[in-house]
Amino acid sequence: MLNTTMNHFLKKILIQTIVRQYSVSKKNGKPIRNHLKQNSKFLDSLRVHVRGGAGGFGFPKYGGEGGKGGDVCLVATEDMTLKDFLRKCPQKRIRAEMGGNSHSRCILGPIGEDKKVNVPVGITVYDDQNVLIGDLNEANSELLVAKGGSGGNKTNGYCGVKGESRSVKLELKLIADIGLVGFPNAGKSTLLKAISNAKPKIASYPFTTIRPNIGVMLYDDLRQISMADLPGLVEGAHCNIGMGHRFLRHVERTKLLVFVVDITGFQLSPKYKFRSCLDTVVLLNKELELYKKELLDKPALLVINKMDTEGAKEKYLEIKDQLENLDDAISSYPDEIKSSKAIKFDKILKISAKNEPDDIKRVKTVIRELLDVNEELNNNIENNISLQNLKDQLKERGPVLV
Ligand SMILES: Nc1nc2c(ncn2[C@@H]2O[C@H](COP(=O)(O)OP(=O)(O)OP(=O)(O)O)[C@@H](O)[C@H]2O)c(=O)[nH]1
Ligand SMILES: [Mg+2]
Repeated sequence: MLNTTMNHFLKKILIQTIVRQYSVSKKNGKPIRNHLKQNSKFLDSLRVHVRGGAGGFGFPKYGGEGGKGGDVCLVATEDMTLKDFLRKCPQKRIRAEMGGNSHSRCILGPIGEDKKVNVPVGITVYDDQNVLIGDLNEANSELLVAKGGSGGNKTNGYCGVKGESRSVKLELKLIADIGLVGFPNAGKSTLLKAISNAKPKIASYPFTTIRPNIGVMLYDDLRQISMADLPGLVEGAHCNIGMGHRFLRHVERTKLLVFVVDITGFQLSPKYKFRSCLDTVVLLNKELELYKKELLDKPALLVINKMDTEGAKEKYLEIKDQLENLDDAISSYPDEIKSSKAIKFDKILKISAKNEPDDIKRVKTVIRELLDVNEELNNNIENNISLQNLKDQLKERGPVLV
């Protein structure tokens, strides 16, 4: 009897909770779509609390010093995700060991052990005030996030100092050579699937891709180039419309941006304005500028997709000149769309990602050429800087002609 009453009571609570959750999501608009719920599977930001160990007590009678508390360090580790981190550290609290106290038999207190925690490569760490603490871009690199307190000694009255204690934000920025940027439905995932080993979901509705995917392109000489596909950007992404700017951080570290646009244009829904292919390029330019204007200086390739559709060639001919002189084209747009600077595309390619394997080969070759040219340019710049440094040093140390 008691059992059935309990069961009935529990069932009632469960139903009430579900109804409440549903009405909350209804209040904020439509109920959450199932495929969007999957988004929670992708974790790219996490806040954790870190505390260095406290210093050990000193021993005033003999002038003994307490041991220093351990530091908390993050260590970049390959093949790891933030989810793995969370599995190992579900409390999201990291503490280093305290320093040992000073005794008559051990006058110098032992040093507290540092706590080294593995995090994925590509993490950027910020403090409470969103001030950058550091980046972990290379495997095995380390970052100190909370210092241990110094041991008790004469200067602090032989009381060990507390370790640094703060909350830090770990933000994962994927590390890929290339980032795909474009409106939803433009064919980014189709291109990624055709050009690399990735198997992204492809469908004819916007926002098919809801979390970043990385694919690796393999060349005949075994060179590998990685490409990241991001959820589509829409106008107003800076106001958090669509998937917002949240995912743009993942292209910050890429060496080349590949813009994929649909020659037939884009319309999110009948409620929204239709945007032509040129409009989408101008709007992408604006969204990138609003996110971080430095992104506009990155090497860029413009891929005009769906050239197999009806009237595509004519549409392209209409906008060809404007695409090649994007600065002028942008200046004719209204202020809210206009950006102060235009992207300089290194190359513009017309393709059909879905139906033309030869186009895919061409994209692959051009990507490689652009990466190589840019690498050489960067090397030359670095060499020139080091040559200039050498000359400056020689000037300082060399004999002075009178
Ligand atoms: N005709 C034609 N259709 C294409 C081409 N490339 C992609 N499509 C179609 O366009 C639709 C969208 O393709 P996706 O690759 O999912 O587009 P996406 O840019 O990844 O879209 P989101 O993930 O929503 O941002 C699918 O129905 C594709 O089959 C193409 O070259 N020609
Ligand atoms: Mg996609």
